[in-house]
Amino acid sequence: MGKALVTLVNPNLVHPPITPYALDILTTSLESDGFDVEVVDLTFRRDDWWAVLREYFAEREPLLVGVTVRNTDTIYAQQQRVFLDDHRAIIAEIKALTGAPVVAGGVGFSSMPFALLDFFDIPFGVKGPGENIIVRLANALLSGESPETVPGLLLNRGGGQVERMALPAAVRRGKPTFSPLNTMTRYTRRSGVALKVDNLRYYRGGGLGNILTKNGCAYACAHCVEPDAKGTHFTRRAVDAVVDEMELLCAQGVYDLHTTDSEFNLAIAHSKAVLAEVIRRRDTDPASPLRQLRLWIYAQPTPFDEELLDLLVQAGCAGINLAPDHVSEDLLDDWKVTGRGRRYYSFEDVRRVVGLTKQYDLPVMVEVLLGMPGETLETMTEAVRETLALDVTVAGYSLGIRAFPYSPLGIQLAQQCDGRQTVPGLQSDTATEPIILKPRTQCASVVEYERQFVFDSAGRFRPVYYLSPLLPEDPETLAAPNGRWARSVQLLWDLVPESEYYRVMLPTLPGITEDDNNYADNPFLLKLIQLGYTGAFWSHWPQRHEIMHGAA
Ligand code: B12
Ligand code: SF4
Repeated sequence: MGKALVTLVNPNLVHPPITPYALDILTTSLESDGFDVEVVDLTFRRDDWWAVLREYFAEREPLLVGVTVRNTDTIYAQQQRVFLDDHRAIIAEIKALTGAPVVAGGVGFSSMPFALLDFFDIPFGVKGPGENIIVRLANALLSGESPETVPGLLLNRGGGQVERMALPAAVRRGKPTFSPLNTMTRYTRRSGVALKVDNLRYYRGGGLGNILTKNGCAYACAHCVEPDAKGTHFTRRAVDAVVDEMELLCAQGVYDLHTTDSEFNLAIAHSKAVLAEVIRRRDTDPASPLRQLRLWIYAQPTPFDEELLDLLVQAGCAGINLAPDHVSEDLLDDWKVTGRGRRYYSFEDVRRVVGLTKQYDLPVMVEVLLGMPGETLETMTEAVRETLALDVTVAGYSLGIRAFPYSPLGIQLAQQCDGRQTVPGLQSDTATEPIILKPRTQCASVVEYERQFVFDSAGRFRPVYYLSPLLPEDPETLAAPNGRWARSVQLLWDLVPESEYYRVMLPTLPGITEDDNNYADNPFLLKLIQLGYTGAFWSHWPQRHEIMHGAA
């Protein structure tokens, strides 16, 4: 019997299922502080989740309930599905079933935490890493101390007022003070244990496990929520802890691991140290479960050298998802930058990295994000031409970007609107009036500032997207707040020769194709899993027609 029970709930109803890694991390910290922890996972019971909650809470009265919110919505301009209603319904059911206070966290939650605390109508939230804050909160509740003593905790004061408790400086008088992150411990990963995250079940049901080597991102790409939501510097985990965890997962039969760092190769010395340790264990122990490892990484075009590639191959890397985002230097200048605003790669670097991977025959996917400010038919054409010329397994193109309250683009759009006018390119499929954003200074509260990126003034979901108005759309489309950039989607398809379709992922509109590159409830993915395929889904993309029609 531990000090008290903390219940962690996974409300993610999207399939294929993705292991709620965060809940293993929170469990590890809470258990090591002496709490009992139970995980109520609704992902595999998405058709009767309420029954699961009723059954569970009929027998338990926890001290605290934690809910992880991984995704707010699909962030996919051609299928703007919002998940927040489901999450609120689940949280409402929990509140009806237990008197325990609810705390929410997660990367999706952290992209608009003040607004979501208010929307979910719960007392507590955490923006960013939550493992140490939840332990502090649980202890405060247990001892009757005020939650206001918990550093970094978000407190809902009611009436749309949310406050964040101060986080002390990381170091005071040379001594480390409170850190929200646990970087030294091997997170406990389990399979087949009741009321814990079941890593093997997720692997069987989703084809991937996951591993974190470091948290946060020190870069500042215009479209990206991650530095704000995860942390603006790299916090490296202890190498042994990371590799122990990979070994543990492989020993449980979870062989394909996807990195969950924002980008694996940034802080490259640390990435190399992790890989070198995997290789050392593989080489010295013939029975090492790491010999079965297949590692899938997210990477930026630089820093990326031959040594990294060599280590990746030796460690069992199975594929690289590379994000050049575009080829036009002019577009990239204001977009793909470090925290100090400097560009860090050119398209030449992308060609070089792809060239290097050819020596090892390592599968590579390149991702291109079209529709950012300044995009025209010419830049789109150039981007497609240049990226198709790369000898990669898959080239993926998306069109349009979700604007978030704290992504540099979101902040800029709010400033340009200035609460007075809409900005050409602002779009939402559910908008019924022009989208006019207010900068933070014009909003009465942080809640109000964040809300406008996902709700309209009547409180209906209206996630805000941006698509370049310089693309050749009809004036009516550009003028309508819910205009669909359908012409650009079609033009994009036309730019790709049919002979290349097999290895290209393109945005889709109903009726264009049976191919869909959205991960959420994607029919091809669901079929892959049914057939027992594992690994990153893009690696099977070129064979999708054979697989779908039973020939592969
Ligand atoms: C890797 C990844 C993927 C991989 C996952 C592979 C795998 N097997 O894990 C793939 C490609 C499959 C994927 C798919 C999708 N993804 Co994704 N993904 C990521 C990425 C890079 C890592 C996620 C992760 O596991 N992080 C590591 C964990 C440990 O961190 P964490 O969850 O944030 O948890 C910490 C804190 O948030 C906090 N915390 C978390 N929960 C809780 C709960 C409580 C109570 C508390 C107190 C604290 C707390 O503490 C934790 C420990 O420090 C993130 C971006 C990022 N850097 O996190 C995007 C990200 C989460 N994905 C995103 C999206 C949108 C998706 C898709 C919906 C895309 C789509 N349309 O198909 C799908 C979702 C599919 C699904 N079933 O859920 C968005 C979410 C944005 C948003 N606001 O909603 C992100 C942020 C990317 C982005 N830049 O926009 N993804
Ligand atoms: S490198 Fe850029 S795109 Fe990648 S996580 Fe960091 S800020 Fe986001």
